[in-house]
Amino acid sequence: MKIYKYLQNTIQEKGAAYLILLDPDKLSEEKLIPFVKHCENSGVDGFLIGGSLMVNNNMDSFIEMVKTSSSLPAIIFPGSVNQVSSFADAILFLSVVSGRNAEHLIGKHVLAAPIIKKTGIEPISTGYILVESGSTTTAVYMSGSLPIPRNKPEIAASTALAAEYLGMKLIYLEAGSGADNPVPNEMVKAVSQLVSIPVIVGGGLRNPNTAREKVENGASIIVTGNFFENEDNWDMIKEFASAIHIKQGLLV
Ligand code: 1GP
Repeated sequence: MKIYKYLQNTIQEKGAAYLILLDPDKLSEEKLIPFVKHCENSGVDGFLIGGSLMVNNNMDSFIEMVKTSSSLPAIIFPGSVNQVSSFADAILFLSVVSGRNAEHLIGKHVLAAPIIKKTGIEPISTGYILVESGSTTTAVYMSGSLPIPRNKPEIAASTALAAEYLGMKLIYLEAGSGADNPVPNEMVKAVSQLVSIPVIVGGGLRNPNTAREKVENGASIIVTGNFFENEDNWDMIKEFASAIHIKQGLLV
């Protein structure tokens, strides 16, 4: 099954999908396999793999290891063109629509498109919206663009709608990895009410209740990364999964 379809089905069935971001720079090879297995057993629906800045370029071997340890989809979340890998199932073909930096709107895409074609992996066109979240995040800095002010939900909503009209399949509301504050509920709500494509929310989510609030306000996919870099938090993956899978909770 195509990954976009898989995500749509998961959202339909569980109310929302839960993806965990794996950053090859931050997760050692010894921890990767037990972590990935633990995620799968805890109800996670898939992995995003990548990062805004990657120092070790070991995408191929890292993704291969993820795929051999789990049956969940591995979706590249690229910070640069050299993060494309044929070992993945799909790639978020991100365009930073909150910014006005042509390189991140279309420039890098021209370089990446023929490489993606060659690998045969599924590109999923995604309107990537950076949201102001406190101190400057790596994603904002690396994109060379201004994030949307967090108290301006109407700008985020209009941006998301424009992305949908341009044919994008997903909207990603991004506070940035390790953000001081997650994307505000009002913004998640304004965006989700206006667009008809799934809305991903990520960045700075550190507890299941906050994740749940994002889903209650219309988020279809939740991403966490940073929080599980500390092994002591691994036990909470299950709690995140059940908070996010809002429909499954209703069935119990
Ligand atoms: C970052 O949205 C993701 O791109 C996840 O953010 O690492 O803060 O969970 P965190």
